[in-house]
Amino acid sequence: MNRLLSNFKTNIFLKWFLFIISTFPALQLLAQSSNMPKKIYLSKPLVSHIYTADPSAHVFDGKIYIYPSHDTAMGLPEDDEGGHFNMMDFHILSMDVIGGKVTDHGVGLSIKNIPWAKRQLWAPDAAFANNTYYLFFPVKDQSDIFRIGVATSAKPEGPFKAEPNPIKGSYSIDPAVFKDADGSFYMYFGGVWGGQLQRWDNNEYHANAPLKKTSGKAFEPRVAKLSKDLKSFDGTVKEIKIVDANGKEFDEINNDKRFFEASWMHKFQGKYYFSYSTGDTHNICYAIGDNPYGPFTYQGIILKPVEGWTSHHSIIEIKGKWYLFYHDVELSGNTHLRNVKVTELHYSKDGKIVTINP
Ligand code: FUB
Repeated sequence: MNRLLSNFKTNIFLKWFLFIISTFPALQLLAQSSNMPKKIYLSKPLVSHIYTADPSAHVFDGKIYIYPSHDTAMGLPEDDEGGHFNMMDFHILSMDVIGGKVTDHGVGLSIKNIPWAKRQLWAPDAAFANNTYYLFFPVKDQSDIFRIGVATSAKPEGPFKAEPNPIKGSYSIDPAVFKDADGSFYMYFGGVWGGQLQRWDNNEYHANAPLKKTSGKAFEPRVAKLSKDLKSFDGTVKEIKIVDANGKEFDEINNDKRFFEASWMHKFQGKYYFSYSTGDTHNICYAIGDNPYGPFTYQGIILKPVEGWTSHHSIIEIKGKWYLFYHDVELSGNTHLRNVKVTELHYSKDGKIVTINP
């Protein structure tokens, strides 16, 4: 009996001993995590009541308007074609000054009011002309092909009314509309993988083109001049060359510099600054040219990789200062639930943009 009791006590002791030992890694992890360096972000999210991404900012009537994508948790699996980005509407944001209160103007355009749209309302942009505000947006049509549409409103914050059909000859994603000094408007667009640019060659569609390229010349972004009413292309869509210092176009292998998606155009000291995301290497880079069609010579990185897979930006000048709008995933930690941010952008004396670490 005594032996039994002592065996029992030994067993209990052993079990406790093993249990305490087994908690060591957990205890160590706990201790480590409390000592772990906190993530430090350059800027804070502009809004936190909804998820927003791909911010295209503009100054209209002295006020800052931001046209972002509206991310929502749809529970869709992540894939290389961006199936997890299944956005349904746009909310337009505005603020009087950088750092001021941000107003969410509610739904400016919903997918259900775009007659030809099927799914995935991706990164938009906006413009003002003819006393009208224009919202440009990519969305998949009934055949699951990305096209670019346009909607109009009397007010910058909408609501916007979509045209019955996409812009004729448009394709792929991420429209960025730029107004030049002579009043002409140009649309820059394109994005590979989920953005389907790899399916377009010479403005012709090839449904079975492979999703990814591993060698050869990188895909080129596109530009088209817009008609006076900003509802169609004035002429054919052209390819844009981004070249290195020797005038050579980038190959796919140069994926830390080559174009992937997220075009933006701005002008500084008479030069055309074309900026874009390198996608799978997550840089926002820029290249400079002498006219809206390029070629553009690569200059460097504007924004180093943010937290989250995608990076998408816009650049504006207001009251003599320049700002970069961008997104990361500080609020959610999820690649498809992003939040827009803003930070000041600086040029060095030679017109180069000082690289920003987010
Ligand atoms: O928001 C969906 C897509 O993610 C955009 O069109 C890309 O630029 C990337 O940010």
